[in-house]
Amino acid sequence: MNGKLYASILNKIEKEGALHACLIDPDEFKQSIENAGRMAALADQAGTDLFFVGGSTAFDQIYINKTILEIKKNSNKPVIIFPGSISAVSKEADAILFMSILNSTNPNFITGSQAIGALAVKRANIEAISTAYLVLQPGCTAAWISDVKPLPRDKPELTLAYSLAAQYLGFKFIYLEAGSGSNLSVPKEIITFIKNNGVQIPIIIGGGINTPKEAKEKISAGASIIVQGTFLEKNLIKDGGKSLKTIIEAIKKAGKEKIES
Ligand code: 1GP
Repeated sequence: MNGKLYASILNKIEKEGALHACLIDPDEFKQSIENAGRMAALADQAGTDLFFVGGSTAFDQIYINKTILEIKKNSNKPVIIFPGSISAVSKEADAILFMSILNSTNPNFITGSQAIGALAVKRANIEAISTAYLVLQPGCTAAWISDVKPLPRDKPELTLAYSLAAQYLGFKFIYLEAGSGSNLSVPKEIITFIKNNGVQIPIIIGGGINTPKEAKEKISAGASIIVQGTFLEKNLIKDGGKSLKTIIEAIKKAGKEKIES
């Protein structure tokens, strides 16, 4: 298995301190293919580093393939599957976040789907980046669909326990998820706490990030990648990428400060 894309992401994190990922949901009820392409072009111009493609309710493989191809027509940035289920695996992507939802209460989301999904990834011949996905309160649709016990926002030691377990199990990323469209994002205090207590693998943060200030705070606290989906669905086409550019500038500035400190 080649880990080329993961290595290049690590390299970019090392050089720039922080990255931005644009999440595009290939759900035909939410997102037309044309819109996905338009969003990709605008996010690319605004300076995003990566595209994540997926969502809790995106199940149609043909639609997912078409969405990825449309993104690739509009940008040369890497496209990584953010799987909502086994059917999200696509040979058109550059890689997949091969996720285990460690705080799910249902073994199907921890190892079951992964076993079946592994066969699909092998056939698709794409890079698998092993990722521990941890859902924090409120968790929204992701929590509901994946039977998680959302990690409490006021008990950082519980997120630390799962994050250290992820590290010792050999995961390459930890993805802390507050839930797509959440009105609360992952608290910066939790990120600082887990970084100060031995978590060294790169941390991805997603769910409810809407402002440059919030994005910057997560990076300064120790996150490496900020993911935005809902904010982009609402604003990207409307303002031509202006507000995203401001957010990415804040992320890059915080990343630079982190490297220099
Ligand atoms: C969802 O973390 C992502 O899984 C992004 O969340 O849609 O709230 O930006 P938002």
